[in-house]
Amino acid sequence: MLNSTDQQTLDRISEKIHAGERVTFDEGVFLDENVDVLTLGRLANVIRERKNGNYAYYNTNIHLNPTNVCVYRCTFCAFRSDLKAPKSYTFTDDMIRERVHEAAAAGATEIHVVGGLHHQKKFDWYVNVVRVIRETNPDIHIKAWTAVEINWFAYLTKQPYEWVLQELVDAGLGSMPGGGAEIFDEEIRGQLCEHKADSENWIEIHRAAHNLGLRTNATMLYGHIEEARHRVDHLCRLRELQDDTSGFQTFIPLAFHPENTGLDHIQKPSGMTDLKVMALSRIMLDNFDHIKAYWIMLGEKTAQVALSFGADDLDGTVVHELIYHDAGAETPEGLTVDQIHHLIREAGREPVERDTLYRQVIRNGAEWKIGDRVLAPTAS
Ligand code: V47
Ligand code: SF4
Repeated sequence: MLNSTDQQTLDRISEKIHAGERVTFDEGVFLDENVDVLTLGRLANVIRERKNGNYAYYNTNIHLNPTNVCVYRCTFCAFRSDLKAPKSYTFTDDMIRERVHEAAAAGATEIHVVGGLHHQKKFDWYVNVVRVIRETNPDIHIKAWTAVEINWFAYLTKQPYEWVLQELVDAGLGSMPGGGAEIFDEEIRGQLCEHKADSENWIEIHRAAHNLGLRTNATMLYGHIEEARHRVDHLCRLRELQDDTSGFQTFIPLAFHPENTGLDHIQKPSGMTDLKVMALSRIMLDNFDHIKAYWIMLGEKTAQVALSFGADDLDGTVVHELIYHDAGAETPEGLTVDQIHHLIREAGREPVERDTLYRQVIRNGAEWKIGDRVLAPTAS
């Protein structure tokens, strides 16, 4: 129960949300620290339905993590490997081609590519990954390389971000995923991933991508050592960049999975925390069209409930996921379209298959095309 002053604060924030007004940093921290998850969910759902009606989106995609060898040692990561460790692997061009053929056979419209930063690979190797995918299949959308990787490529080539991005676009890059954001707060970030791209680099790389016309996603890793003010600060920094560029498509809150990581003494966030962060994200990110409940990480059940707590997207069929499964995720590595439809319909929403750029996908047997139906949000 809130005391009367806090109740008045909540009433004021609630009025703002209903009126489509922006919630401030202080109000966000107040919501995170004081307000129960069901109330947050109801408020988030107002925005979710204003923007996306009853639709719940998904896509048909496949993951490719071309190498797990990584120069960095983020404390939360179970995926990375040392160069000579038995678990290390690096894809050859033939292995990449095989994955792309598998994607096409599964009807995937997108290939999602992220991996480690290999000690011995030059920038050309990463460009080649994109080129091989594009040459193998000219239709599939290539969503590849996080800002951390782009920052590494700029370091390797001593070239500006814009040059690196343009080279990748010329090879076939279609958009960028939202990974590597972790938590922007410098002190917390220093404890999670001291040496990799800092918050400012991350933001500037996404700004450069947006300026080149690339759409990108954004993420936040939560449920480890961060507190409410760090989460809200992270969301406010993303909101600021989106005000400038409008280049973000989707925000994906990523729940920390502790197994096999340097932070395995920390308990995995509970379902209530997952729903709270989902709702808070929807409330704070008033200029983002979409909030994704990444089912691989949340589990199918929480992802289903999240569709009423601010989320309007479940990500995809996701074949070959490694990052969360190395860190103990118990979800299957993939879901069929029928299973995704069932999850969404049971949650009382209407499933719509989208491509990476949120255009409707229409299927006729093994063939697919982009439809005319406009999936843009109904209001800002
Ligand atoms: O940057 C790594 C996170 C991210 C763990 O843009 C972990 O559509 C939890 O960004 N526990 C990569 N999280 C995944 C990612 C992503 C996923 C799905 C869709 C999109 C998109 C992007 O995964 C990393 C890091 O933040 N991560 N290890 C872990 N143990
Ligand atoms: Fe390397 Fe990425 Fe893992 Fe960090 S999160 S250790 S950058 S693979």
